[in-house]
Amino acid sequence: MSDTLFITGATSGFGEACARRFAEAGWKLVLTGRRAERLNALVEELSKQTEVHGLVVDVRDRKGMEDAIASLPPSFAKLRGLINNAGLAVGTDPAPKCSLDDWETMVDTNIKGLLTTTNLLLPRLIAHGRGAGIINLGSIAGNYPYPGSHVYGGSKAFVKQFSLNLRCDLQGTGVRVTNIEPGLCESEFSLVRFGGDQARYDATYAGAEPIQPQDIADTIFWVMNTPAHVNINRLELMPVSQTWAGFAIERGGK
Ligand code: NDP
Ligand code: 8X3
Repeated sequence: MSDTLFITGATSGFGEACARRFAEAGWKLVLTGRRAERLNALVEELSKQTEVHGLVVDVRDRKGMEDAIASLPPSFAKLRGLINNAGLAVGTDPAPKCSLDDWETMVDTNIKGLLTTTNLLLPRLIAHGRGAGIINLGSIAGNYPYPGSHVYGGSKAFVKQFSLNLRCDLQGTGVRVTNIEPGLCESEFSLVRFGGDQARYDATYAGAEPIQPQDIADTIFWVMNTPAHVNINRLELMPVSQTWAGFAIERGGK
């Protein structure tokens, strides 16, 4: 029987690339996202390769998530993998210029949405046991501070610590937990973050040879397929072109 994988946020970027990568290898898939048209098109396309079930649902909607997961056909009941991928950053303005609404959107999606999905699916992963795995999408923003990262980086630091703590509590179940921590990657993530500003998106990636969603999908596929006694705790990736800036020092300030 094929293994089943649940991916949140499969309508673009890493989630879509993972769906394609795992479908290619014959995994059964449960794919989620809010954009119904995109999700349905992907489900239809990948259904030619494997069994796929689409759930049009917002990870911030607890009742919607409960109902969607409860509606899964019995053949998708047992999960070998969960990729908690749905997430976003809103804006790059410094904290004093940000709206509380934007901050809450990031907390509700990146933290609360991930917690809802994890909590609802843990019993199914534990039922699978040895070899099962949860892969969370953290970020280098959860490891290093930079201007304009405030709540986004804070949310990803939460994801990192939650992933490590979850590992402790899953000891003895066979379920593995990994936090993937990418740096600069080319995806709609930046279009969302820049409010749809295509010129700023283009400038962000120009000449930088950023990581591509396919690179992340290949990495996640490898992590999920390491031997069942191996747990990759955290995995940080950057494009070769990206390193760290120095400390900022203001001189003659207030
Ligand atoms: P994309 O914007 O390409 O994809 C984000 C996905 O998340 C989409 O499928 C979107 O689907 C889904 N999503 C967003 N909000 C919700 C929601 N409320 N409910 C359900 N689905 C939602 O970005 P990436 O693929 O690049 O990002 C994926 C993850 O990786 C995110 O968690 C991001 O923080 C993280 N990451 C990204 C990096 C990058 O540079 N790109 C680097 C490090 C980490 P829809 O809109 O249809 O709901
Ligand atoms: C996204 C990577 O460097 O824009 O998580 O924060 S970065």
